Amino acid sequence: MPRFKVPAIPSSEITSESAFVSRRRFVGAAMALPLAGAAARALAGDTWTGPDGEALTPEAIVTGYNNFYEFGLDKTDPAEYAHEMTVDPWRVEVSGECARPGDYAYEDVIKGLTVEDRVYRFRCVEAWSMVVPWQGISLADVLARFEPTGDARFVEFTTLHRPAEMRGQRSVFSSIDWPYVEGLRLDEAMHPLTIMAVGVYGRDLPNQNGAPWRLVVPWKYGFKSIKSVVKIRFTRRQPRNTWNLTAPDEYGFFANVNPQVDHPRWSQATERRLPSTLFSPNRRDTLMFNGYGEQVASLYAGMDLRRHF
Ligand SMILES: Nc1nc2c(c(=O)[nH]1)N[C@H]1C(S)=C(S)[C@@H](COP(=O)(O)O)O[C@H]1N2
Ligand SMILES: [Mo]
Repeated sequence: MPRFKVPAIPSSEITSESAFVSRRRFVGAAMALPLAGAAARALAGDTWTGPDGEALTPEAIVTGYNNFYEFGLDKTDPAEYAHEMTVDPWRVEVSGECARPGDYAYEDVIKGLTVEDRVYRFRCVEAWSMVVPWQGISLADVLARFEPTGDARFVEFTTLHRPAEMRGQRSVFSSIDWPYVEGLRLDEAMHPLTIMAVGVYGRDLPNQNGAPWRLVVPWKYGFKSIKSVVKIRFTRRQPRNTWNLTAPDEYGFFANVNPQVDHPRWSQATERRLPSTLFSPNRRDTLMFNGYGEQVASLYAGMDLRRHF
């Protein structure tokens, strides 16, 4: 397969990995720890640390309990049906306010960019959360390649639309107007915490998690993290986003994790950290900006986050 492969784990024979994996390991948001070389980069799950030492969510849950409505409404549908999506070849169409629009091969878009380990808290608006070890590329690095103009204030992303391979796009039960779209303000998109994930748990991203690449914005609710992206468009005006179009009273454009602003159907004050069971719910307080406030609060200075939910 020509597309970028995240080295499988465990592997003792990775010699070229420093070409792909930065010698930085992010523990949560801010701390960058030096790696003691490729040999020491044991990718076993128990060597990753979540923010504040939180335990990682087991890989089987990260790749088995998903939202990807293109494959169905149940959390287990993506793992069951996403293999029906062809992810190679993959193309990315870039348009709008930039100097280098075009229809690119995915390999060319990511070529030469650094893949880093990013262990992030991930919180769904449905009030469950995980701690996930992604392998990702800084979105700022990707976007810079296309040279956004001074008129670019937002960036819009679009998911693959291919009903023949995505049974949820054929379903009469779906209330979503396909394709799935999402957007960020350009400063949010360029923030160093924002990544395009290409791997998880040291492997290529499984289809159910948004292969070959998907957005991850750790201070926003999960639905902002659009999967299987085929279009990037730089815009002057705020783009549409699927969940806002589907239920505008429930989902806004910004979707910053905020324990003080409840969703009409769910409190956002607490969350169930997976694994969570009836007898061991693993419930914890939700943190402002999902715990990344120190890094991102300034992006929203002066904004009323009750109105801009
Ligand atoms: N294209 C697309 N992207 C999507 C979704 C979707 O249905 N379609 N669901 C979103 C929601 S609601 C969540 S919580 C996350 C889930 O990501 P995960 O399955 O990797 O945990 O993906 C987001 N990205
Ligand atoms: Mo979600």
